[in-house]
Amino acid sequence: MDLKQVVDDFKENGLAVVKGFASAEECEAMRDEMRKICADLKADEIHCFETESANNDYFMNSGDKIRFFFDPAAFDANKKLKNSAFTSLNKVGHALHTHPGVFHDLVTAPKTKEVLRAINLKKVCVPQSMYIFKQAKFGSAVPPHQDSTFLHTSPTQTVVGLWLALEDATEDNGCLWFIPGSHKPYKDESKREKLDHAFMNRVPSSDGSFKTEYRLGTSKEYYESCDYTWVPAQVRKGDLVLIHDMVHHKSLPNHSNKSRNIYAWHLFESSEASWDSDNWLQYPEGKTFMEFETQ
Ligand SMILES: O=C(O)CCC(=O)C(=O)O
Repeated sequence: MDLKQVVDDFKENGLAVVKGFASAEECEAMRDEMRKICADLKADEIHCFETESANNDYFMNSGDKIRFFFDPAAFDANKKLKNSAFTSLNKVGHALHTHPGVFHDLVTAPKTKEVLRAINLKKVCVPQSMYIFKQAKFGSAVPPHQDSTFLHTSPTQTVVGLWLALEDATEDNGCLWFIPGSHKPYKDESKREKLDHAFMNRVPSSDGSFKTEYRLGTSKEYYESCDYTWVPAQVRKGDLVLIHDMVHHKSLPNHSNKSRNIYAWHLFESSEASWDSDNWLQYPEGKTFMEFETQ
């Protein structure tokens, strides 16, 4: 793999694409595995993502489990699924990578470690992974965010997202969008004071390193304050997208006839940083995250 351009793009833009990272067969094996998981789904696992998402136990305790979050539009007036689970789900998370099989194998594969080494990660912990379906016709939007707002480490912020396209992702079926360079410190510091939304900001120190701090603002203020533009990250099936924890990204609804399945996982450099105790995702007492060296 020639990763020089990938490393340059990651540093400069906060998002980079490793083209052709997985074969079509590997992608199909993951989709097949998910079809099997869905086929075994019990009726009491069928929950609507919209009503189940915010701060509830099913979501908050899903860190070490495989749990199912459905798109609201998948239900009929009687709250029954209109179609199969595989064509109704919003996402499945957050511990697919800890179970033996294709998801685990990809997260720990030698080629994945090669990519991680290229961006200077030596020993990593993997707190979560998720399969996102972005269903044809009704796959919902993911609002603009920085992963660091939800997933953060101390004393430095070291989280990276890896996002594998299991199908082509285009502007039509809800590809990722991002603001190139938005992982760098704000350009207009005077607009940082408006309250109501926590963002993470990387602040340069005199020794050239960066420390992470929260800042408050409204997302509207933020997006108006920066002179960046949103850019679509259209990718092919098998491409791997690296997402810097500070880069602003989102995806739009899918109104097309084609689904946009992806598998994403987040990890952090565990030789230099620890998982913060106020992250939403905490493993139950006595359990730990998957951890491995990238060599
Ligand atoms: O796949 C998407 O639509 C959004 C994924 C995302 O925001 C992430 O993996 O951090």
